[in-house]
Amino acid sequence: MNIEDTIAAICTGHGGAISIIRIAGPTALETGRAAWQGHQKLHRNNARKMLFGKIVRNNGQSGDSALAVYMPAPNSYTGDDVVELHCHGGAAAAREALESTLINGARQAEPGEFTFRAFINGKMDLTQVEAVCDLITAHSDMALHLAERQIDGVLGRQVATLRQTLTDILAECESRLDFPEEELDWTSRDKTILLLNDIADKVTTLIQTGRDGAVLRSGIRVVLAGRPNSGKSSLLNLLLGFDRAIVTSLPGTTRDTIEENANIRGIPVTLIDTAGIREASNMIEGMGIDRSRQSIRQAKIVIWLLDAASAELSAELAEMQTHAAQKSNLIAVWNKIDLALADVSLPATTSCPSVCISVTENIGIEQLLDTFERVVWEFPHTEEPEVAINQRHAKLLEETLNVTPEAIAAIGDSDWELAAVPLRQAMNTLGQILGEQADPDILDNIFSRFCIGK
Ligand SMILES: Nc1nc2c(ncn2[C@@H]2O[C@H](COP(=O)(O)OP(=O)(O)OP(=O)(O)O)[C@@H](O)[C@H]2O)c(=O)[nH]1
Ligand SMILES: [Mg+2]
Repeated sequence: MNIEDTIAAICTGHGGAISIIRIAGPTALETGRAAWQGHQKLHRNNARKMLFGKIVRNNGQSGDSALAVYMPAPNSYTGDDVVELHCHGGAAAAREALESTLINGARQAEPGEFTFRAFINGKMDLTQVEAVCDLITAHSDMALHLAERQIDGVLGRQVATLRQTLTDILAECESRLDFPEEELDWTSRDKTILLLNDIADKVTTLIQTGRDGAVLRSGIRVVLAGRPNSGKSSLLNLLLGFDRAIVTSLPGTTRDTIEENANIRGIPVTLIDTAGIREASNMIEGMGIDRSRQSIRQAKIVIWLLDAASAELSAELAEMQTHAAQKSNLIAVWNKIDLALADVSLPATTSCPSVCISVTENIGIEQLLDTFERVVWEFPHTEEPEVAINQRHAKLLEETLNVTPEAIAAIGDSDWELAAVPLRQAMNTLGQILGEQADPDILDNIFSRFCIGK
């Protein structure tokens, strides 16, 4: 992407009351002045102030009323000179304003081009760029907060600090090589090894956050399964907060799988209600039950509903064992506890957590959600994760971790030349997380996920 010219795009989605056209680049001010006119001229003296005026149409006549604001470089999103035009919503008004910028010196921006410029201009490192994408696609408040922290540079700063320590250690190794005879004020070998071990620990801790990152970025598939009439669709509706699935007292009500996205305790989930599993009474039910089995196989978490009011409690459990015992993330839920006999003792589950609830009486739902949260997070979260890496970071952090023992061993042997090689490698991989010497293919991959106007 050329970063020398001036680009423009509609930055807002369809259907809003206002459309924003952003112009960025060295001649943004000239383009803005030609495409918009008000009582006050866009000028450095009124920078970052909203001015009222009108869009100038292609034929030179006044068009739609619009606000304009000038943000001089480097204090703008991209780090370039930026002008934004805020006109009425609706495709036609925005299109006319954009066209006016395009005939007055701007080029239509490509997807992600504003953020690309912000990256090239040093306004953001690559972790912050990735977080912009995470923020747009966030499906839960926790995912959103994680993206916001990453945009603020929380992850980038941690990586940059580790990289700086490695840079300092490498500089010392090189200095020892260059001045072997001189007694300079070097850090002791033991201290250097401690520093490297500390880096390895911190890298390991970061790698462990990858699981949280995967959950929050991609969400998890949670299937509601069990025998017919156990209350799967009732629970789906309760968790969603609206009547999505048909509920009746007839066993075999749900035939096809029903998928809905939801947000449970800040965790983005896809809930899947399924046909109750039993000996099918006809072909259509049989096909539905096949889909239930497939959903169980594909789901990350299976919530298996058992009927606490059943006359054959052990048979209920045995059914679960048959169909879902191989799942590592299984939660057994005894539903209809309101109908269970007062002195009933429910058979214990040994291989998975179990909870007693009543969907209709709203009993035990909080305990179910507590259990769900414990199953989702490997480590219990008392608060939201501060950082959580993605797959790209994980690969580079693993590479960093792999070379640290080599550096530690070489420093232990006072072989400074040998130590310099893995140290440089580790610095390089951490640098790539931040986007330094980033492979063009990696950048393409990241920016291809952006939309036009971002
Ligand atoms: N008393 C009582 N009834 C419940 C409870 N949960 C669900 N029901 C009732 O049980 C019946 C079946 O509920 P559904 O949610 O349709 O059950 P399902 O598992 O989806 O059934 P299928 O779709 O046929 O597999 C309905 O009449 C519900 O109102 C509960 O906790 N207590
Ligand atoms: Mg159902």
